[in-house]
Amino acid sequence: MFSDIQNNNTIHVVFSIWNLADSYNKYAGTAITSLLKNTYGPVEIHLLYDENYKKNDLEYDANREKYKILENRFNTKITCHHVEMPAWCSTLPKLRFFTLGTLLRLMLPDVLPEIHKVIYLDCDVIVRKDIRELWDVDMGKYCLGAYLHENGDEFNAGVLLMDLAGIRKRYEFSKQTLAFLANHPNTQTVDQAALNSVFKEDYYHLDKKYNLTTENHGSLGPEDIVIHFSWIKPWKIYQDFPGYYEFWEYFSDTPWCCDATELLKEVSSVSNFSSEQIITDTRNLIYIPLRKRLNYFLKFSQSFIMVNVRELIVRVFHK
Ligand SMILES: [Mn+2]
Repeated sequence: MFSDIQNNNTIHVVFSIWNLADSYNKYAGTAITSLLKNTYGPVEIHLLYDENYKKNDLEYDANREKYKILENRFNTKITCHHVEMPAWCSTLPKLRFFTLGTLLRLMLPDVLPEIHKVIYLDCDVIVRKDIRELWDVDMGKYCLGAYLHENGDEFNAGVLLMDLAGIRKRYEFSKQTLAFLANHPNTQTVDQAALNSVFKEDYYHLDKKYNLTTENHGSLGPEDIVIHFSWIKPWKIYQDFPGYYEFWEYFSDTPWCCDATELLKEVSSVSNFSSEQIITDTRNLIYIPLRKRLNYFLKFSQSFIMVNVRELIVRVFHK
């Protein structure tokens, strides 16, 4: 019997989350918020966790509550999938730099057996325009779409358009990619190398506007849809790049940022801030494009100290 679980109008987007230090949920939350704010058709979000991230964890529950806020706000569905990886995967040497979470995408055709097509996104992205434009890309004969930088020798695996039905027919996706990793445990880019080795030239070349990686950040324009912080993470290092500000603006609009104190705490953990400078620099750097609104915010918050700060942020950003 043909399963009609995939309504053709619904865009399915997948993120994989490695949350050992309780950090990636908030970045995934930022990416999801940006995506849902800018996309107008129906979207369903799938979160891949490794199997050890237990459902009865307090932290899991706290994050789940925040995803529920997003579900209600954007009238969408956010489903968690706990993915079982072979035990040997966690011993791959490069996973000291990457995490097991990076491998979860390799299990996608099996984790979502009834879904025909997905967009896979890393958590270190923001989506600035309707993601349907990527969803509707006609890949012709190909069943995978990815971006290859002109100087690169591997396509980037952080944004993938995946015709899962086609992949299931033509590849033994998980088996082949995991076999590559078993045979090349020291490969630098782990899952990305595995995907490149399996697909070789058999993929559709996506335009860079769907995956504006760090090496292209200088060329950010209004047409760019997905900014990918592929190397320099905005939560680690300050960058003189408009996308950096956009990231924190979206973060401030997530349920992970309930008040201005949390925003300050997050921003001040960026490594090239010195401790004395934190407050001044945060105000100066984060809000350069938003200074007017920040001043308004400060004035407003001083006179209404007892008012819920979250409410203030919402009012300021949506003015
Ligand atoms: Mn990435």
